[in-house]
Amino acid sequence: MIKKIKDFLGFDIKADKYKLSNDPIFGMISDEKKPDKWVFSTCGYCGVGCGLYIGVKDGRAVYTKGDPKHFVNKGVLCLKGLSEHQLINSPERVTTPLIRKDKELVYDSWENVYSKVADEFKRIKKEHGAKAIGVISTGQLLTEEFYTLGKFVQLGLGTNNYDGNTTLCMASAVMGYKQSLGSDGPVGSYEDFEKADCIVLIGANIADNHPILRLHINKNKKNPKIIVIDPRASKTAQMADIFVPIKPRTDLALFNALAYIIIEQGWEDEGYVKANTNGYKELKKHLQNYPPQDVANITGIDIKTLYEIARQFSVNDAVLSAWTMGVNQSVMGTDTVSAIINLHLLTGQIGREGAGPFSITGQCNAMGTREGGFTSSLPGYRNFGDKKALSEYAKIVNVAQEIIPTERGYRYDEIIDAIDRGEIKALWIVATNPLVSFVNQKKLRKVLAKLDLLVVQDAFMSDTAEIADVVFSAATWGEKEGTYTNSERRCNKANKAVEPLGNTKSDFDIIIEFSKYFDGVNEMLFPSWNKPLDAFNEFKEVTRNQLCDYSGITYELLEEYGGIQWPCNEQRPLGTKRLYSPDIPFRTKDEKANLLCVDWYPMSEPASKKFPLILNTGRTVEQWHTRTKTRSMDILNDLAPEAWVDINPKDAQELKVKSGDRLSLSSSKGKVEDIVVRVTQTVAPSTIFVPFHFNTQLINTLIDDNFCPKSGEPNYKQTAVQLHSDEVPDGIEFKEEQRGVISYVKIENEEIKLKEREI
Ligand SMILES: Nc1nc2c(c(=O)[nH]1)N[C@H]1C(S)=C(S)[C@@H](COP(=O)(O)OP(=O)(O)OC[C@H]3O[C@@H](n4cnc5c(=O)[nH]c(N)nc54)[C@H](O)[C@@H]3O)O[C@H]1N2
Ligand SMILES: Nc1nc2c(c(=O)[nH]1)N[C@H]1C(S)=C(S)[C@@H](COP(=O)(O)OP(=O)(O)OC[C@H]3O[C@@H](n4cnc5c(=O)[nH]c(N)nc54)[C@H](O)[C@@H]3O)O[C@H]1N2
Ligand code: SF4
Ligand SMILES: [Mo]
Repeated sequence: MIKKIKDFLGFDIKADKYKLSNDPIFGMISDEKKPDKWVFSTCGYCGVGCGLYIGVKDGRAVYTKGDPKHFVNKGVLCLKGLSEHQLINSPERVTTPLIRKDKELVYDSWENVYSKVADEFKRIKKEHGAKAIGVISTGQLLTEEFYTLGKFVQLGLGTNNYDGNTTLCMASAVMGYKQSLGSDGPVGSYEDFEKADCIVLIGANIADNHPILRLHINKNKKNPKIIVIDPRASKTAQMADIFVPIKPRTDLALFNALAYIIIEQGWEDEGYVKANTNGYKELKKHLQNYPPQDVANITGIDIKTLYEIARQFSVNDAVLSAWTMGVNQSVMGTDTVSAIINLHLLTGQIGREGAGPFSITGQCNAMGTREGGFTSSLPGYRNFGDKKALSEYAKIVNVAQEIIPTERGYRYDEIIDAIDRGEIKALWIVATNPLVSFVNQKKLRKVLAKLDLLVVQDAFMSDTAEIADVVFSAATWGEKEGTYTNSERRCNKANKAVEPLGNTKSDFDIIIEFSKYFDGVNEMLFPSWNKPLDAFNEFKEVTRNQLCDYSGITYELLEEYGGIQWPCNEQRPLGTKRLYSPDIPFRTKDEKANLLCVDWYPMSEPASKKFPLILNTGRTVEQWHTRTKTRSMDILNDLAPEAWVDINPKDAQELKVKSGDRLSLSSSKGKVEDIVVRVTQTVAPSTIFVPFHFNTQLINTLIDDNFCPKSGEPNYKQTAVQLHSDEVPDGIEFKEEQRGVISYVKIENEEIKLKEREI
C-alpha cells in the first residue's frame, strides 16, 4: 500500500497546530501566527503569473499574500493563489521515492530508484535504440528545470521522442504564430487590456481561469467594447457588450467571414498590409468561399452581428483579441489561430498599444517551456532542421553537433501510439497526469500497461503515479527556486521558502543527480552545475539575439522589477512590452507576416442518432486540472467537490431530469456514470458542458483521439455523446436539426436577408 505523508512524518499535519482550515486567509494575522519571514515569489498555478509573498513560520509555509508592487496583480490574488501555501503540506504529497515490489509501491532510497531506472534505460537503449525511451513533460516546471530536463533527454539519453502536456494546451497557438508571423511568441502585454478600445475574448473564460486579468480590464479608462465568442454563456460572457454564442467549432469560418467583410467594406489598413504582409491577393480570392450569409448558417450568428464585429476592427484605434482553449483545442486549432491573426494584419491591429492577437497561456510556465525548447523546437526558438541554428546551439553549449537532433520526434499522441506498437518501451512522465488529462482513457490505460517501465516524477500521488513502476518524489512550488514566464512574456522569479518535504528533491536536483548514472553525461552536459542559476545562465546565452532574448535578465532584476518581459538585452535592459512594433520585424525571411488562406471544415464525428449531443469540456475556478493540488484543500474543493453536467432546460425536459438529479454519459469511446445535473440556459439545446478535473467522473473517457494535424492538439471541446437518465435510459431522441448544432450540414436560413448587411 502507498503510504501517505502521515506515515512518513509520524504525525498528521491536519491535526497539528497549523491546522489547514484555520488559516485566516482573509483576516488579520494574530501575533502567535505571524510568519517569521515573508519570501518573495510567483504563483505556481496559472499563466497570469501573479507576484506574491510566502509567509514562513518555524520552517513551514503558513500564508500567501499578493505583492502590492507587482505589475501583474497589484497585491490581489485569486482564491488559488491565496491558499497556495496549503499545497506544500498536503496529505496528497509523495514524500519519498517509491518502487513497485510485489505489485505494491514501496519506499526506496534515491540511489536504488536512480540505478534501477538507469539500468532499465540502458538495457532498452542497447536492445531497441535510444528512441525506445519516451518522455512526456509539462508546462509547470521552472524554466531552469525544463531546460535541464530537455538537454538531458535529447543530448544525454539521446531520444527525441519527447513532448509535453503543452501539446494539450498551447501547441496550436505556437504553430499558428509560427506559420503566420514566422515565430512563436505571444505579441501582447497585459497593459494592452488597459489600453484597448475593444477586447475580443475567444474561447477564453478568463473569469474562471485567468481571474486576475480582469483587474487590467477594470483599469481601462476607455470603457472598452467587450466581445465574448463562446458557445457557452460562461461567467466571462457576463461581462460582454456583444456575446457571440457561436456554434461549436465554427470559429474559423467566423473569422474568415469577418475578413471577407473587412475587405468588402474597404475597412482594411491598406498601408499596413502593403508594407508588412504577404498573401493579400490570394487571401482576398480565398475569402470568396466565406460570404457572410453562408457563414451565418455555419456559425449560427446573424449577419448583422458579423458586420458589427468586423466593424469594431476598423472603427477602433486599438483592438485586442485574446484566446485560449476554445480556439487551440480543436482539429482546426492552428488554422483558427492564423485566421485570428489575419484579422489583425488586415487592419493593422498589431504591434501597438492595446492592439494585437494575444494567446493567453494556461500553465504557470507554459512560456518557459516554449522558449526552453527540445520538444517542438530547439532551445531559444531555433527550428529543427535549421543547420545554422543547430551549429550555433552546439557551439554555445559546447557539445558535438551530431548529438543534437535534427528533427522533432514523436508528439504526445504519437508517443502513445508508438508504445501501442511496441516501439517505445519505457516512458518517463514528469509533472503531468495523463490518466486524467489525456483523451480516450480506455485506450491510454491499455497502452501504458504494455510498457516495460513507467517512471513518474511527481510531487503528489497522482493517478499516473499510482500505476508507475518507479516514482521520483519531487519537491514542489515554494520548495525550490527558478523562473516562470507568464502569458505576456514576463519572466518572474519563484523562490524557495521552505525545505523540500520529507525525502523529496527539486526537479532540478533529480535530473542532475540522475544524469550521473549515465557515463560521461553529467560531465558533458552539466559541468559543475549544482544550482538552478547554472541552468539559467546557460539559457540566457542560448537565447541571446533570438526573439526570446533573456540575456539581459538577472535574478536580481526580476526581484527588483517584479518580472521582466523578453526580449531583454543590452538595448532593452528592462524588457519589451510588445512584439512587432516597428523596431521588431516579423521573423519570416522577408520580415513580412503571412496572410494565410485557411479553411473551415465540418466535424468528422457529427451528432448522430446514437450520440445526438455535443459535449464541451473545460474548467472551474476552484479546481486545478487533475486536482492533485486542489482536492485536499477544503477551501477550494468544498466549492466544487465533484463534476457536474450543464444541460439546457429543453434537453432536461426530454430526459425528465431536474437540477440535482444524476445522469450517465456515453460516447463512442466509453461511458461515465453518475454526474449531477445542473439545468441551465448557459448551454444551448443539444450541447452540454462538463468540467474535466475529476477522476471520479473521468470525462476524458469519452473524448476521441482527434488532433489538429499541424499542432497535435486534441479536440477536447466537441464530442458527440448521449445522456442517460433513470426515466429515459436511451436518452435524447435525435432530430435532424441537431446536425446543425455542430454544423455538419449547412442550414439554409431563409430569414437572413442580404439587406441586413446594410448597417
Ligand atoms: N481555475 C483554473 N484556472 C486555470 C486552469 C485550471 O485548471 N483551473 N488551467 C489553466 C490552463 S493550463 C489553461 S490552458 C487555461 C484554460 O483557460 P480557458 O481556455 O479559459 O479554459 P476552458 O474552460 O478549457 O475553455 C475556455 C472556453 O472555451 C469555450 N469553448 C468550447 N468550445 C468552443 C468553440 O468551439 N469556440 C469557442 N470560441 N469557444 C469554445 C468553452 O465553453 C470555455 O468557456 O486555464 C488556466 N487556468
Ligand atoms: N477534457 C479535457 N481535457 C483536458 C483539457 C480540457 O480542456 N478538457 N485541458 C488540457 C490542458 S490545457 C492541460 S494544460 C492539461 C493539464 O493536465 P495535466 O498536466 O495532467 O494536469 P495537472 O494536474 O496540472 O498535472 C500536473 C502534475 O504535476 C504534479 N506537480 C505539481 N508540482 C510539481 C512539481 O513541482 N514537480 C513535479 N515533478 N510534479 C509536480 C501534479 O501533482 C500533477 O500530477 O489537461 C488537458 N486535458
Ligand atoms: S490568477 Fe493565476 S497566477 Fe494569479 S493568483 Fe490566480 S492562479 Fe495564481
Ligand atoms: Mo493548459
